[in-house]
Amino acid sequence: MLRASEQIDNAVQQAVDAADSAIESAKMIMDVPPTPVAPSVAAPMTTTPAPPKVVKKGGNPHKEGVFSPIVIAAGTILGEEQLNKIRGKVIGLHSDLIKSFVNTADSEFGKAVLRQLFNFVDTDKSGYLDKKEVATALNLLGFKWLGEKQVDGIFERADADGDLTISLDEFMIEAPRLLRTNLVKLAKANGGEMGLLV
Ligand SMILES: [Ca+2]
Repeated sequence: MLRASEQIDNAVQQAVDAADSAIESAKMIMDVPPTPVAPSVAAPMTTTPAPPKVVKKGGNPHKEGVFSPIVIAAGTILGEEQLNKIRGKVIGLHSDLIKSFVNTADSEFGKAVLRQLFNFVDTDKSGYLDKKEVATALNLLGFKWLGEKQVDGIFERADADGDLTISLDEFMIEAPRLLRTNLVKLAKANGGEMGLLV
């Protein structure tokens, strides 16, 4: 019988392994010609500093999405230290890698990850996201630069039919561009702290 702390350690290790495997999956996707994106949509990446090196681990059998660590974390009671360890792995993804991943949102893999993320954000399992669920998710993802006003704006833009909830269809349209912008920002903001996080 494992003690609670050991169970948490195991969960963290699984999440870290899943993140490693997600990095491998994302790299494989980068080999596929990306979906054409209008130039105006692409984020300017001219002055990107050298990203932290992603440490490879070989032979991981898991096939998980980039957000699996966050999903796993949500189902486990974690301390700040464990959460930072997981978050560190996620933000350790190279900025360009993240952008390439988000640009594959039209792929089956990208759609599966987005559906998984939607279900994670939909904490009351209503099938729709309310503003509180969206705000909580953005905070958990570490997008701390998004204030109440910005979250309101994101929600209103995503809520295309104006019924004050985000459906899966609305989410699939808004989430890729929101994630592209903010995950790259997160990677840049946290790149210098990687040594402390992992
Ligand atoms: Ca709606």
